[in-house]
Amino acid sequence: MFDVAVVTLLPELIEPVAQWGVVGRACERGLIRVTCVSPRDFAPDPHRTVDDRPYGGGPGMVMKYAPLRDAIRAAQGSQPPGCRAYLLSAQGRVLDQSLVEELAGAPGLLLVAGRYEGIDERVVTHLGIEELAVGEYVLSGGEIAAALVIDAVARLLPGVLGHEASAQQDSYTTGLLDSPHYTRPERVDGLDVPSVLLEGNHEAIRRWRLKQALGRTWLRRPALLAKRTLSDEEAQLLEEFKAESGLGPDRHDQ
Ligand code: 9D3
Repeated sequence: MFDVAVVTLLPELIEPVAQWGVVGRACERGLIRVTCVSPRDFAPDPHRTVDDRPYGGGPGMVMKYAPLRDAIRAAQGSQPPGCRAYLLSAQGRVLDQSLVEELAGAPGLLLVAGRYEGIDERVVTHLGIEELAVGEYVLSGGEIAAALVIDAVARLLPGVLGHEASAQQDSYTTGLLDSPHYTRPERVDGLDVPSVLLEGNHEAIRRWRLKQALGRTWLRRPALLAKRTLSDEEAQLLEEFKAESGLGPDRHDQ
């Protein structure tokens, strides 16, 4: 059982992730557990205050240290030993698939999602928590980011995906983008499925898919290709793709 604890003021944003789809099924089958702990339950005053004005002035409110500390300790108390803790934060290391794989190798995970303008820095400096970002854009809080981490990690856990091969075969594992998919009907709105997929020659299909994956990666994510060494077959298929496309890669990701 992989144990995820989320410290959050908005458990309603996390809970549906544990109820639906791949993660929902994994929860039902006892492969993963997602528990939310609210800092509000650890605020001692009658108003259950969890935020306060920033020292030094400035806009917005800051999440107070003590309710977060107590919520984090309570969450850690019901987790297996050796679980790492992460604060979802725009200032953190940006998540990628290799980090997702590392997280999925642990017995569980503690995620702290912040709201307001920020959280008291002493949570990071004194509670053994690392900061983790999910991309280069600005969110309004950490919950959607925490849900994203849970989704990405859950699908790598043993038994979670029905089709074990899918987790191994996807883009960021092979270092290539996926090839196109088609399903019935063969023709719709005058649009045909590529004939190679209908002809049942499995070797031809394998080479077509590999060529499409290489071509799309070259066009859309050339930096991914640069990180990867191509086999002789792959190099030849990519040359064919380039010759047929008459296009060049765009460089949005460089
Ligand atoms: C506009 C507010 N910013 C002032 C310069 C600071 C700020 C506060 C709170 C920016 C973002 C947030 C909320 N974001 C997250 O909690 C967050 C996040 C993100 O914004 N981007 C990428 N990854 C993450 S993980 C958590």
